[in-house]
Order: sequence, then structure tokens, then C-alpha cells
Amino acid sequence: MDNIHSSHWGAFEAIVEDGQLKEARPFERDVTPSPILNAIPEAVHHPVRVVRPSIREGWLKNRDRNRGNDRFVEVPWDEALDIVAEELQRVKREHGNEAIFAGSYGWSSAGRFHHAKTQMQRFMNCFGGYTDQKHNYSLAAGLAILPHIVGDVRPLRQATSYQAVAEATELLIAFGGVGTRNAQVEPGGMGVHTTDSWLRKLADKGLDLISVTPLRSDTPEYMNADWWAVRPNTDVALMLGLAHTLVSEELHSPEFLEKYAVGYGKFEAYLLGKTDGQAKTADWASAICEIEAERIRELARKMASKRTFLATSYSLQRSDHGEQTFWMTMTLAAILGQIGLPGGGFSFGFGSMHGQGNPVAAHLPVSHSAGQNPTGSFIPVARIADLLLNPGQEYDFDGERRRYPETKIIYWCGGNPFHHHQDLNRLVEGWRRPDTVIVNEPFWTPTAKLADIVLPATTTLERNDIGASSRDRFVMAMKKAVEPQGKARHDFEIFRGLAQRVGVEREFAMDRNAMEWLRTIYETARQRVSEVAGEIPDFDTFWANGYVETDMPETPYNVYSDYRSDPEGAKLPTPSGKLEIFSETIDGFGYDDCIGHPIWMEPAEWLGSDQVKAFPLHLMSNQPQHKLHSQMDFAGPSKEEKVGGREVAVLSSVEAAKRGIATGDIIRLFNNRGETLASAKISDDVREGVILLPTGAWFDPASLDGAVGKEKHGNPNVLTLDKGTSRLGQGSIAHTTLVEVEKFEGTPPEVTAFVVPEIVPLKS
Ligand SMILES: Nc1nc2c(c(=O)[nH]1)N[C@H]1C(S)=C(S)[C@@H](COP(=O)(O)OP(=O)(O)OC[C@H]3O[C@@H](n4cnc5c(=O)[nH]c(N)nc54)[C@H](O)[C@@H]3O)O[C@H]1N2
Ligand SMILES: Nc1nc2c(c(=O)[nH]1)N[C@H]1C(S)=C(S)[C@@H](COP(=O)(O)OP(=O)(O)OC[C@H]3O[C@@H](n4cnc5c(=O)[nH]c(N)nc54)[C@H](O)[C@@H]3O)O[C@H]1N2
Ligand SMILES: [Mo]
Repeated sequence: MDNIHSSHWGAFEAIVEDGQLKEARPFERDVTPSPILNAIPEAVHHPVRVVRPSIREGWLKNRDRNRGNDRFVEVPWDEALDIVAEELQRVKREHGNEAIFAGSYGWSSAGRFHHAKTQMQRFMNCFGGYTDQKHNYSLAAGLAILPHIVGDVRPLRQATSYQAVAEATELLIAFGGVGTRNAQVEPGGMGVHTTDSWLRKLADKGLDLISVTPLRSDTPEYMNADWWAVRPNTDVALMLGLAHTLVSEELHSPEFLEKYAVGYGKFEAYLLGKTDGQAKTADWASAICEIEAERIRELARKMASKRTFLATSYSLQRSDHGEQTFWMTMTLAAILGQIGLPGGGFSFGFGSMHGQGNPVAAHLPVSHSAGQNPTGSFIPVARIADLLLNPGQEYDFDGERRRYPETKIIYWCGGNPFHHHQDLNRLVEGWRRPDTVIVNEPFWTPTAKLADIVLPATTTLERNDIGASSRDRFVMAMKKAVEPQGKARHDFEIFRGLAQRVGVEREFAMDRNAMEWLRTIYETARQRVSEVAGEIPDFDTFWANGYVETDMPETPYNVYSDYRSDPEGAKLPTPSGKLEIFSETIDGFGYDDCIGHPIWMEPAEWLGSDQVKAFPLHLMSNQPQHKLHSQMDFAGPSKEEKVGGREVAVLSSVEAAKRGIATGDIIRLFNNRGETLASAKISDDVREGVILLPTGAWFDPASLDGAVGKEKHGNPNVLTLDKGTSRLGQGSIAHTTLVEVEKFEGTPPEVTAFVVPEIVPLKS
């Protein structure tokens, strides 16, 4: 197939006429493709593309840092690359490589060779290194805690398969729900979307499903779930209430706990109230999570009488003390004693991502290598504003005492921090501290607008690449469909140009062109696949066919079936070799916000606190249905779903009535950190006390100056709290935020999120 291509949200055929992409037609094998594909043709040729290297005038003239406030000047490529190379060398010479922050967190695009962040980091490593970011926004707390308590990240990276649940589970408890909205995407893409068909199988077999979430719509209607509209961020209390009922009614499994886990005794003392005088009964839990105590007790009994699987979404750990949600999920499953039995146990992220639960035969790790960072310098991913605002400050992270380095250059490539970070007004302040900010981007995103030097990158449609995920059975060719737009270059070429200027081109490119690299990374992966799953076609055959598909596994997969059947031979890579309900290691860190066993702690902001007097609504800023993060916010389904050009915020009829808000009204969401305008929608799919404003609207402040900027477009991250989950994980706590909302009166300001900044064009 000559026009095959792929994206994080699915494979497609690129239909081109007269050099213009007309349609991204779903791959014929995909029966439930993502409508997000429809944004691609409009996006590729959109006026919001960056067409030439552009440098902010104030930086060019006097190196001021007043980012976001003046116009850009176009310069020829050679001049732009000379300037960037000189600035990198200056900072390296004067301050060392740690002063270059190039963590560059972000999803960029599906192609595995032209993967933007990998290209930049490979260049930076050849150049002597940089300050990196560790873990990711999705899962930082989970990635920090799991190695301590289960030994590795298998329940995240190789979740128990839907097939196993379909065959043997009788009761599924989905904390955070289980649906298809977020399963539209997978990093690296997928050949065909499978989640919908698996969920329908579960529905057809009449599985008993409890959807524990503040939003009914997290789980599709066809699954006939019992909706438990929990108070946000109180799931640990609910799980403790379930655990207490199991233990006090002797429905738990002391044999399992004895044989497969360590530290239950210490946890039980807490559960029963021996350590703090408070038994974690169903009644205690009910007062916190607002689920009736009797329902909690009944569910615990049902759990013990049926084959039960606990599925906790990623979202639960993107909240204050998010580590506890994963730890308590494992602990509750251990108390029940079904871990490793067919259809029993726990996993994370069903419905959070396409690959979770997707049965996969062979590992297909097609990827390019970024190499090793010689500096070893990094920050926990979500501590970016702290790094910029507090150089030299000490902090804790996963047992280490660390210090933030000083930052002179920010280089971002393939991410949008003014989408992904919390408390954006605070980030603006930090962002203006370093000497220079460089961004490679196809589009004038808020991050590009806030840079000093913007280098125009191609989109995937303008180059050849390979789309692949280790959790999908397909490897997709991504064939060039249109010419680079404007003067855009591939990130690989941009960094090759820089590498040449700083004298590391040989190491960076290894004398290969892009097509030779595709062949190399494919053949390397093919070699590894052949060792585990048999032959797959060679590169030329793959490229001619357009894709490769491995067999679907025949047997259901449960992460812990091996451990269950052979606890010695297949022991876990924890210090004890067992599940750690009490972790000596974590206990030894001495953290008050993550002690030796899971506990309930009040989050920094929640509906049970006094703060509700001023800010009575819990903000859910979940993943957007109609786009991937902030990508292509200006086009296709994302654009169509906006009302009056603004993102839609949803609240219950009760909360709307209290404030005289009607569907279609412009509303102002605010707290002490910021404010944003959105279009209101009323729906009782949202729990009382909660307001939903999904992420993704491009940051559109009325002004970048002043203490609390006014945002006009519906970006929830001007409201969210910028604090780490705990000293252990330091993850993002985007889902822990209180706000108030009111009807906006007067003339609303114009949305200018997609307006290109003023540019002095290059004469030639
Ligand atoms: N409030 C709140 N905030 C959140 C979350 C939440 O739940 N609530 N979730 C968090 C999570 S889980 C995540 S993963 C993050 C996501 O945050 P990001 O990954 O930063 O978001 P994206 O919009 O995907 O940014 C990718 C950028 O890469 C650019 N890009 C695409 N292809 C290329 C390319 O080939 N070259 C270059 N140079 N650039 C390219 C795109 O145009 C886009 O600007 O957001 C986090 N933020
Ligand atoms: N369409 C689309 N799909 C995506 C993405 C996207 O941008 N667009 N992003 C992808 C990425 S990078 C990631 S990491 C995953 C994220 O996957 P998740 O982290 O699972 O996604 P969220 O949408 O943030 O949250 C899912 C639901 O959890 C519920 N929830 C939030 N807090 C709580 C809580 O405290 N308790 C309970 N019980 N429920 C809670 C909310 O109702 C929310 O709708 O999604 C991926 N999928
Ligand atoms: Mo994510």
C-alpha cells in the first residue's frame, strides 16, 4: 500500500489530490476507527503552521526575556541553526550541560524514528548531555511505587488481558470507569482498535460491573454498569472500607497473604484501628467517599463470593498521594486472595490507553535510540516549574535527596508544556527565567508563542516513518504523503544541522539517511521478534505491503498466574520476592506522605475540606474525547465541539441551578491560582460537587502579566495545583483541584488561541 500512514489514534490511508491531503481514511481493517482522524487533513495545511524559522524580536535585539509579548522575525535556516548552535555552545562552556533543560516531555507523533523527543535527546547526548525529566505525566506516582511493592511495572505495561477477564471474571470493579474514550489512543498507534469489541464481549456475557467514578460517561451505557458516583480522590477510603468488611467478616484469605505477601500484619493493625484508634469500617469510609456503608459491605461480600477483578485507571494516581491508590488496589486484591487465578486479581489502566488489556503475542519494539545522557541530570517529570523557579533548592524523590540545577536554556521538541503542566500562571513565571527558550514545532502552539526561537518541524505526513507500539500486533508503514509545508524540516534534519555545527554529526546520524535508519530500526526489531515469536517479513516486504501483523495469542494472559502457581520459581523482583503490603524500603525513606503501607490521607484539596466554602466544586480535567491532548485543537472534531470557540465544561443540574447557569452560557471557573472561561453544559452524568473541563484547549491568556492571568479558552491547567503526589513519586496531581464557577456577565473577550503571532516576514 502506497498511501498507508498512522497516528497515535489509528492507522489510515492518506488520500491526496494536487499535493493536498484531502482525507485520512481509516485503515480498512479497523472497524471502530477514531473520529480524531478527521482533524488531520485540515491541520496539515492550516494557517497556524509555523512556516519559517522565527526569532522573537526582543531576544534578537537585547536578549530580553519578556516571552509571549512581542513579535517574531523570520530568518533563513542557516542563520537560525548558527544562532542555536552558538547559544548551545555558549551555555555549555559557561554553565555546563546541566544548564540545558531538554527533558522535553510530550507525545509528539506516532512515527518511531522521527519521534521528536528521541531525536532531540539523541542530539543532546552526543553534545554532552542535558537535564532530563524522569517518568511521565500519565503515571509518575505509579511508576515510582510499583517497583517497590510488586517489583516491576508489569501490571501497567503488560496488564492482564481483556481475554482473561472475558473468560473468567464475574465481578469487575473499575475505579475510574472503563471505556473507549481514552482507548482511542496508544503511543505509536495501533493497527485496529480492539477495546470496543472487548468491552462488548464483557457486556454480552453479563459481567457484573461496578463503575466507580464521578462521571457516568466514563463507562459506555451498553456495559450496564452500576454507577458508584464516588467523591473524587477518596477511592482509597472506599477500598479500605471494603478491606475492613472482608477482614472483619472473615471473608479474606489469610493463606494467600501468608504465602504471597509480606507485611499484612502491620497493615491490618492500621485497618482495624489499632495504630490510630480509628477502624477503617464501611461507615468510616462512607463518610469520606459518600457511598452508603451498606452498599460497601454488600459489595465486599459479593467480591468474596465471585471471581473478582480490580481495574484501576491511571487517573486515580494523578491526584494528591496518588501512590496510595495503586498500593491499596494491590492490597485489596491480596486480601481477597484471587491474584493470579483466572479472571482474578488486579491491573491498572483498562480503558486508559488502547494497549492496556489488548492481547499481544510478540513484543515489537521498533524504536530509535536516544543513547545515554552523560550528565545523569534529571528532575521528576512534573517538577518543571519548581526547577525553573528554585534553582539550587533541595527536594526528595524516591529515596534520594536531590537538588535542582540552574537552567539557562530550555529546548522543547514534541511536547506542549502549556498544555500539560499544572498552574500555568506559575509556569509562565518560571519560563521567563532562563536566557533562551528554543522550540521545534509544526504549529504555533502556546509553547511556540512563548519561545524565543521557533524552528518549523514537519508533520508525519511530510516524511517516511514506522508506527509501532509494543502493545499492538501491527507495525505500520507511515509513507510520505505531501511535501513539507512552508520551509518546515524534519526534526532529524534540524538536529543533524545542529550536530554538524557543533561537531557531532557522525555520532548523531551515523552516516545514515532517514530511509536507511528506518531499515535499521525495523531490522533490529525483527531480529528480536524472531527470537520470541517467529519470523516476520524483512523490511522491503514490510514496506511494500504497508504493514506487518503478528498472530493474536490463543491463551488468556494474567500478570500473576506464574507467580501464583510457582511463588518460588517465579518470585517477584521485590526485596522479599513477594507482594509488599508493607515495604521496608519505603518505610526506610521516612516520608510522612508515603509511609510503609497504604493509608488514607486527605488530599491537598477535596470536597471534604473547609476549602469548599470558597471553592465548592472538584474539577475533573480529564482526557479530551475529540483530540489527543492539545494536538490539532484548532481542527476537525475538536474545533467542531467547541461552543462559541470555547471548550465545554459540564456540571450537574443541581450545581447549575444553584448558580443560575444554563447550557450554552459562558461561565467563569476560578480559584486562587487563575480563571478560565468555558461554555456551560448541564448533564446529570456528572456527580454533584464536580465540574468537568477536559484538557486540551490551547492556553489563551488575556495577558501574560499580572499575578493571576485570565484565560479565555477553557484551559483547566490555569486552575490546577502544581504540587507533587508525595516525596516518593513527585507526580502530577492534576485531578486534585477545587474551583468555583459563576455565570460570566458582559461582553466576552475574543478567543485568540489560534491566531499566529505578529511576524516580520523574511524578504526573499
Ligand atoms: N489538567 C490536566 N493536565 C494534564 C493531564 C490531566 O489529566 N489533567 N494529563 C497529563 C498527561 S497524562 C499527559 S501525557 C500530558 C500530555 O501533554 P503533551 O504530550 O505535551 O501534549 P501534546 O498536545 O500531545 O503535545 C505534543 C506536541 O508535539 C507536537 N508535535 C507533534 N508531532 C511533532 C513532530 O514531529 N515534531 C515536533 N517538533 N513536534 C511535534 C504537537 O504539535 C504538540 O504541540 O498532559 C498532562 N496534563
Ligand atoms: N481521546 C483521548 N484519549 C486519550 C488521551 C487524550 O488526550 N485523548 N490521552 C491519553 C493519555 S496520555 C493518558 S495518560 C490516558 C489517561 O487515562 P486516565 O488517566 O484513565 O484518564 P482521565 O481521562 O484523566 O481519567 C479517566 C476518568 O477518571 C475519573 N477520575 C478522575 N479522578 C478520579 C478519582 O479520584 N476517583 C475516581 N474513581 N475516578 C476519577 C474521571 O471521571 C475521568 O474521566 O488517556 C489516554 N487516552
Ligand atoms: Mo498521559
